[in-house]
Amino acid sequence: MKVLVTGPHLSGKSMLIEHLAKGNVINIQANGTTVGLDHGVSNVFGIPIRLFGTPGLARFKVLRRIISEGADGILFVVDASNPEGDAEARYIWTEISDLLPNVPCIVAANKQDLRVSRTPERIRHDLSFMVGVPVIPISCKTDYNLEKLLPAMTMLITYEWSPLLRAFGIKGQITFSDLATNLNTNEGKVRSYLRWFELRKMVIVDWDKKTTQLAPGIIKILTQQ
Ligand SMILES: Nc1nc2c(ncn2[C@@H]2O[C@H](COP(=O)(O)OP(=O)(O)OP(=O)(O)O)[C@@H](O)[C@H]2O)c(=O)[nH]1
Ligand SMILES: [Mg+2]
Repeated sequence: MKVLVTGPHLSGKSMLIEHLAKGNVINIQANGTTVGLDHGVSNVFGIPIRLFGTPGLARFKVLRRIISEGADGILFVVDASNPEGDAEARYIWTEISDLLPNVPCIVAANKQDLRVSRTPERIRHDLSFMVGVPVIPISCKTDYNLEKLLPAMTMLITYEWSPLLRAFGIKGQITFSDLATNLNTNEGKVRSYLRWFELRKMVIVDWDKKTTQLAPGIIKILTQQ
């Protein structure tokens, strides 16, 4: 799965990716500011999560557009200690929600270690334009709640696809033709779904035997519901 990490300038996007990917990251920065991208890989329930961080400076819009392409989820990082960044957050949110409409999103209200940090309730109020988006308070400095972010994101993404994924069944392998029957479609369409899910490591496919099954992590999420 590809998760976009975006949000206003200096909210902590690069530091978040660095912590989530346990330091195994590539970043393109100049004087501590991202001018290219951040990239790192994490893992949730055995599913690789490819994290792509954008620059936060308004003028790098073109990079945000390129980096956001094909993202399955959005982690929107804001600096909870800095209400003055909210106007910038609004600008970036307008841009990203236009690029990635209806993609599951979580707000990471960062810098909770600072005394002046706003609570999630306050952030929900101040960023009311992000209506309905869940807010998780975090600190990249103390690692507070960081372990919750990607499991929550993976669950949101999986739930988004659950009508399709449930057609696989959770009991083991299913043939392409049975899957086509369950989805009331043809095998050609099933193959295109499978390529999409396989790329994201959400399903395991045996292309010779024409059978498939859900990845164990996906079964875990679907049966938790
Ligand atoms: N106190 C505190 N400082 C933080 C936290 N997370 C990040 N910072 C600091 O905030 C500053 C910006 O962090 P970055 O990770 O570079 O922020 P960014 O969002 O990637 O910035 P741009 O790429 O320039 O948009 C740095 O000085 C970090 O040390 C946090 O949780 N608490
Ligand atoms: Mg950065």
